[in-house]
Amino acid sequence: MKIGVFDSGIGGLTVVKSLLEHNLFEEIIYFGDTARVPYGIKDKNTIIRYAIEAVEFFKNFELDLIIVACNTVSAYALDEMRESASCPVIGVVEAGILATINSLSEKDSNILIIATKATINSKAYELGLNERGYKNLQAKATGLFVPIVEEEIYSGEILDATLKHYFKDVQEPHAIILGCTHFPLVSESIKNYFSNDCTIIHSGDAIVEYLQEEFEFTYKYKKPTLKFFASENPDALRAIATKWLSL
Ligand code: DGN
Repeated sequence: MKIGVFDSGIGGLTVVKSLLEHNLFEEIIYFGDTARVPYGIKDKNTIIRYAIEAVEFFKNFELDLIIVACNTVSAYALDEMRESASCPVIGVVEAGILATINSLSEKDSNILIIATKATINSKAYELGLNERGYKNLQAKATGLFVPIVEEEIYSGEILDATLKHYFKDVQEPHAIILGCTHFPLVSESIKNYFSNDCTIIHSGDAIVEYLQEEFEFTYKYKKPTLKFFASENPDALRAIATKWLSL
């Protein structure tokens, strides 16, 4: 099976990492729209237009599936991508909601959703969880974690100050949805900020769980072939992928 993975930039590599741990695919084509990142502060129409352009790019490859490894795009543009693609398109928000439900038995658990401004404004996670009876939600736009991760800052003063800035008024959660694919790189610091041993929902692990529930995998590939493309400076993206994915 040959799949495409799309993100606004490098964050979707955290999803590729989870995919590689499970060897579900034969070939993974990654596209990061590095020339136009961040999407998280853009409006709905712009996000949809960029997402459709990504589908056009993937048409060069005869894919079996497109995974949208960007919560912002998953929150706004999945329907439009599905209309223009000739293969199934799945997104991390749908998967994240299911993973949250699978890991929390108590419906009154306090769930903290953190994501970009656009994802939070879409209310995609809140609506999906509300529909399934989970109402004790806190949602917070924490977009500064994106440039922090892009700067490869994974600990230290800047991160600590940002955690405090965002979380000082937040109630102790039972679970935290990392609603942005950049955030897993600072997930330990996010989790450790709180005294509860909270459950962390990670878009990459969620999509693997979703794939295993929704699709039938009869074969595991030993080592999938990986190809990385970017709308700007693909060498920089490949260098980060080599480092983050230990290639
Ligand atoms: N990685 C993207 C997401 O999951 O929403 C956000 C990065 C960005 O474009 N700001």
